[in-house]
Amino acid sequence: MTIPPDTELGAYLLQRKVDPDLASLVESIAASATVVADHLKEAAFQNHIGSAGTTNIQGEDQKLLDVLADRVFRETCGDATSLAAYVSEEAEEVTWLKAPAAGDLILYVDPLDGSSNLEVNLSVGSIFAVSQVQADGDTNVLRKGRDYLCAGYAIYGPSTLFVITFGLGVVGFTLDPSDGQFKLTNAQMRVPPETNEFAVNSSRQRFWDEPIRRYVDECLAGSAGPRGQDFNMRWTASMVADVHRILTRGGVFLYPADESNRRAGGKLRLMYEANPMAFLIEAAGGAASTGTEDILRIQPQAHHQRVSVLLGSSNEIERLVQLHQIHPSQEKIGS
Ligand code: AHM
Ligand code: MG
Repeated sequence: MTIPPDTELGAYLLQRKVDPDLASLVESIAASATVVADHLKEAAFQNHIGSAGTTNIQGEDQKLLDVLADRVFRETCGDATSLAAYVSEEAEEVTWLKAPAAGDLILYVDPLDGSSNLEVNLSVGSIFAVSQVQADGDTNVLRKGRDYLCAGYAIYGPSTLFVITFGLGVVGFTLDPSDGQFKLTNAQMRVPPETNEFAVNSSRQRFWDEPIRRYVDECLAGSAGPRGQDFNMRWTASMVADVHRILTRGGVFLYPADESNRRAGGKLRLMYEANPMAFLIEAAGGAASTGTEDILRIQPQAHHQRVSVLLGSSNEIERLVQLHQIHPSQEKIGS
């Protein structure tokens, strides 16, 4: 089905025949993103840039805007009648909005990812995913990424975009400042299998396991090395911006578990970062792995669990998985 450019998000959801309860929640998520985008624009005038003086469950410093964005999503999406549970990176506990019934929705959110970029006015984003309550009274929110109904993100950059997948194909909507509507601008976001661009925080090199070290060494060796081509490197320290680039022109994103973060499982969170992004990347033709396991197949053990994340162009992920088979890490990554 071809949906014309500039179609508004609500009309798109209708034309795609998305279940009305899910569509209504998706519209609430998009509305939350619009409010967060406004808060970001006004933050300097409202004294909202900087630390909230609190730490989240992960022991990380919370920015004022982290706290504000969490409140916006919680309140705006809390009105969606089908939403049973709100699971946020910023909150220790799951918020139950009603007694769960089979078919009710569960929302996972990282309300403001990459918030260390706020002070320097670089792109940040909100990441989300939705799954479903399996049976009346079932309070288990630990669903595999494979079971998601949809996932996506809002990116707050030169323009605000809302990118979403329901499992097949990824589409992007741009916020039109003239009427406050998200309009279809990226009808088919694809991750090409080949790339010559990688993203990794290479200041962590001394902690890396052999497979990651080998992979990056091969990329850096360029056309004179085993890969026979030159590679480019980009790292924004804002996962949404890095994934958006990969969904636009390909590439790979690596935040592996390493010697210094392995005890925690890695750096990025399975439920709020790894799974939603893996779901998007796979829906766009790419791949996502911990190095030893498909991210979307991991059975979560806790909602704040962290994991090793390698995602992007499928040929590169295949190479990384091969390297993990050749040089198995001493400890199982991502579990
Ligand atoms: P956050 O949820 O605390 O913002 O952390 C997640 C962010 C990602 O957006 C980004 O890829 C990564 O942390 C950057 O980490 P580093 O500062 O180690 O490069
Ligand atoms: Mg985050």
